[in-house]
Amino acid sequence: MIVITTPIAGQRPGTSGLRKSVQVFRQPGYLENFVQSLFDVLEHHKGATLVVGGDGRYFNDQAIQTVLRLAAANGFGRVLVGQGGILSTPAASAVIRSRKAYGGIILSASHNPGGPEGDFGIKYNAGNGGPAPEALTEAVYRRTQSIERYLGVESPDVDLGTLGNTLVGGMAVEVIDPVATHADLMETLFDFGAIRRLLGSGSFRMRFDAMHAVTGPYAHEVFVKRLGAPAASVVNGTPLPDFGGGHPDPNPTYAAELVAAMFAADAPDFGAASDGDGDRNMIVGRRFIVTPSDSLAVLAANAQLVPGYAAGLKGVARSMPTSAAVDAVAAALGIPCFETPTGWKFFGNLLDAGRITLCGEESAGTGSDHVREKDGLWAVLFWLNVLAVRGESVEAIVRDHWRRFGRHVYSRHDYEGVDAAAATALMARLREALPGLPGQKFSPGTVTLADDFAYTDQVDGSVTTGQGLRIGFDNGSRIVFRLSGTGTEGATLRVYLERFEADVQRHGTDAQQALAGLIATAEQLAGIAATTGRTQPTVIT
Ligand code: VG1
Ligand code: CO
Repeated sequence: MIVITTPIAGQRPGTSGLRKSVQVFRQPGYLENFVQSLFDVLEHHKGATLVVGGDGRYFNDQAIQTVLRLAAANGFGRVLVGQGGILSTPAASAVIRSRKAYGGIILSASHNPGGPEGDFGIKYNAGNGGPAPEALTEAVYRRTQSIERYLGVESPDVDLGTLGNTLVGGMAVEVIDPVATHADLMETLFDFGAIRRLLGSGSFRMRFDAMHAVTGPYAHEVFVKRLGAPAASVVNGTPLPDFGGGHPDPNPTYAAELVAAMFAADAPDFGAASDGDGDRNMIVGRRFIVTPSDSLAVLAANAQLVPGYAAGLKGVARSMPTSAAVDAVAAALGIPCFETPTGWKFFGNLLDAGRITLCGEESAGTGSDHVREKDGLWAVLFWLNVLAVRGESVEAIVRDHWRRFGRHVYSRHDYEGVDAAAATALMARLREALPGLPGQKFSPGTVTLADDFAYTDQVDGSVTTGQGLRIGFDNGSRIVFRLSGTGTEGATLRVYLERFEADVQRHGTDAQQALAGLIATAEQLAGIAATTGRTQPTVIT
């Protein structure tokens, strides 16, 4: 039966989909607005297969039942849904690709906290397994403003706990194993034999912190079941609707438990964590945190050691605020390096066109052409494979990397939950000042570049503007100012700081000290304290 009800007006999606508080999402008709608008905009989806799953957070199960009823009424032929409503973002991408689905809906607010007081989110991935391109998300947003009805069927809730097939209003629903497709794909890329020997050697210990988010089942399957690591190697491995009250963002602030374990006297050799929806990764050696930008560069430089990449890399890409560490590796390898706006959707076209093999972001996202999303488990396995082959510590590998390529000292300062009007005013003032900056001298050097980053897609020619204010100095140092597109409260100002050190012997490892001049210059240029009332960032990564 078709239900016709008036949905409430939609809102503009951000960096990766629509993210709002649970309260907003629970308003009658809110979720339906987004989903129906999406289905209205899609073409030729009658009879097609849709993949649906989420990160297990509060409201995930209810939202999935709503999506199923709308999908049935809108003519989809089949929905593949992860058991328990679970599918990590990279696993959803892998399933879309392997089952040649039309697309997928992922219910996640990624690293944002969950629970009744937390956040919820929804994003659409296309048939290539990657985030919807901007043209599509814009069309969906426009549709949410004019939509007057949504379609649904009356049907009891599907039992998401049991694998198998059922029907919702005549549409086939298949509850699938959320882990198997992705784990099988990992086995095709990495030397599981070598990693198994490393983990079973008795002299190597790892600790993977799933932060009570979606990666727990994936980590148990891959590290424990398939690679033989002791079960205790996976901690916080049960997905909880409120992530155990934590903030599933794998960085030194929110993954403090992992960092403490890795800096303890009996620290394991290798530590890692992932975020709410399993697409981010944090890599920690014994008493040594790897900066995500460095991690991308190290993986690129060591890719020939890994079976899936032994044939060489076609090219690499990084988001604009990510450090140029990977650029140095690309130059040495003689392969192209692309600089894209923040957000995985911009890598999709380059991956589809075969222009790049690896890509990543400073926010702890790393991935390759095996799926069209960043992939936390994949990055951890890549590191384990490199560690197994090289037989050195994480710290030794990174220090060796710095000796070969120089060090791109890097940090991001986040000012979370600042007044939105103040943050917009700060950016507007800075944007106006940009044309006057080139040639001016500051303590980090003379400004050689000052612009608002715009990107022309190398494949389809589409142009994206307003992607962050970049100020570059003559010695390779750089400051970037950008407003987050994933927060749900006020605004988050991100300040990205980078300084190149060719001679790593000259400087200690403390990034904040090495960046002190840039930090002071950022304050001088932007007047962060005066505008936002904040004298310290909320999070430093
Ligand atoms: C943040 C990160 C960005 C990432 C995005 C989605 O966006 O900075 O690099 O792609 O989150 O990641 P923003 O607009 O808040 O800076 V995920 O793992 O939260 O979906
Ligand atoms: Co995420």
